[in-house]
Amino acid sequence: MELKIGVIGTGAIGMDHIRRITYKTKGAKVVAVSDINVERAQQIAQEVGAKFVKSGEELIKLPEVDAVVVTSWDPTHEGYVLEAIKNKKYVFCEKPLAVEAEGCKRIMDEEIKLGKKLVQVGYMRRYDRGYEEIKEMLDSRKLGEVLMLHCAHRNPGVDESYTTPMAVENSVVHEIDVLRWLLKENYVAAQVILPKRTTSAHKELQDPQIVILETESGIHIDIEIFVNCHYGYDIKCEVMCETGMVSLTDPAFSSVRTEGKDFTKVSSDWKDRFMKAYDREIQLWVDSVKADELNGPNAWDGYVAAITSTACSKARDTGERVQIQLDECPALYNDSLVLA
Ligand code: NAI
Ligand code: ISE
Repeated sequence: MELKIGVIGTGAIGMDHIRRITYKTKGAKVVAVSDINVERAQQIAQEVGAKFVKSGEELIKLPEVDAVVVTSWDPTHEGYVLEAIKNKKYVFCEKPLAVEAEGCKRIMDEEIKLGKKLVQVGYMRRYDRGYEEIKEMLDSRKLGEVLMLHCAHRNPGVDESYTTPMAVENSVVHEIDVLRWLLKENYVAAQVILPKRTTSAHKELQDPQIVILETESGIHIDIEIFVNCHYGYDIKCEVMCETGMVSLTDPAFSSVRTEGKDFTKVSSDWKDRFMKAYDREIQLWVDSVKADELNGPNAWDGYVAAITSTACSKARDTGERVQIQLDECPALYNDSLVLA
């Protein structure tokens, strides 16, 4: 039987997920869409044969909607996720789960009351082949203990709506999730260094930034976040261990040599770079909902990402090393670090 999905938010990634579910995902279809931008939502509804619904709340309540995908702006996520839980519907929510950790806690409280996980957060890097291979290598312990990670998150450019805090809350939050998943360790402290600004950033934006995280066992992670790098979308992750190093390669499939030069394609944006990861993420989410047992990034993972982002923001604003203190993990989420 097909899983009938309602999607709230028909912007960039909302459209992508709607088309992915419609044209690529097996065993699911989009039956309803909603957005405050009515025209865009109506257009995509017509394209995929779904119903346009005026409000997200109304969409969640529809009896024909089995599960919900939330792809609206960050501050609206918490409300829609809480509404989905209230209606006992599975919900896939794009990152961040909530803007602040308190919002993630409110979501966990509702799941705990229900005694069941209904929420998955869109941390798709866990489904990227490169990160998966790094994880297999680290899990095998062939390279000894992990000592340091050097990472970079580069976007070609951003518009005026992208702010200094978003470098962590909207972008580095992906590293915060995937590196914790790779290492199976939580973070204990954060620092942020503000290097020389690029002249390409709009005047309110500090770009680039360098985030430094420390984990429970003392691993140091540096993450360069540079969202006006011009040349493409570039994600780097190099894990230095005691007897070797494992890193992401650039996922280009061919290169061209001509006129004494070697040209290799660099991804243009996140859609292109992580396309296969999004496809797998959504297919596995659909399968797990149908099996009535989620196994992807959950509300606890969303909470840890929020607490860590907040610590990074404080570190950036104060210039100090900020300690990261997590609440005790509720029993419902005890398996968080091993699943997915
Ligand atoms: P966008 O601005 O292109 O689209 C957001 C849409 O939400 C807009 O169409 C807007 O009208 C709609 N919207 C805003 N408030 C709403 C409300 N109350 N109810 C219904 N619709 C509402 O933004 P984009 O890039 O598509 O991002 C959407 C979300 O997805 C963000 O939370 C972002 O952090 C996340 N995202 C995740 C990515 C990933 O790699 N996992 C990549 C890009 C975005
Ligand atoms: C965007 O919102 C995403 O989630 C992308 O995956 C990320 O790489 C980009 O920096 C964000 O702005």
